[in-house]
Amino acid sequence: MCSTTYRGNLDGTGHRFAIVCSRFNKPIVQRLLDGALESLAQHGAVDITVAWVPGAFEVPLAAKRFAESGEFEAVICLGCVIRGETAHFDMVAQQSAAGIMEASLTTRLPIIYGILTTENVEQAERRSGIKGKNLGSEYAEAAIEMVNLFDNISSRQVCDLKS
Ligand code: INI
Repeated sequence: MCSTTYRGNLDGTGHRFAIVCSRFNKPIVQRLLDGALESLAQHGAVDITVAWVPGAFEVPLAAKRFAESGEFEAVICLGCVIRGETAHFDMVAQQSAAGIMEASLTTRLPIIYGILTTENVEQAERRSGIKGKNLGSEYAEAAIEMVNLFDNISSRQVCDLKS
């Protein structure tokens, strides 16, 4: 029997990332972006490109554009959809998530889903670090991990090999 395990570490040195930010609920998204940029820098990633789009609905298309450009190894999508603010919360939230997944699968690039979907502003504030942990940093780490995982799979750098 042969078992192979691949993992991605959190070394962002030399890797290229794009971040797509939704302007809707900008104060929240700006905080997610700040958290993501800080985390990327802490992990050694300095080559970062940022684009702003009107809302979460527009995020997938911009993410796909970045992914197809061949210039980036991962794309991080940041946004915030708050149920209390819209009757079409479910539509915007679902289509944004589905679009991001579609973009990731069709381009085969890690596209990280960092769109907060919350019941109210307080929840969004907590998740963007105003009262709790800034999830932007976790989304950045997810991107770095996936890039390194893919590199390791490509170069067949196995963490554990049992035979
Ligand atoms: N976009 C968001 O990113 N968050 C929201 O909470 C939101 N609300 O409440 O409607 C929102 N709507 C705009 C949408 O993403 C598009 O920009 C718009 O429909 C134009 O296509």
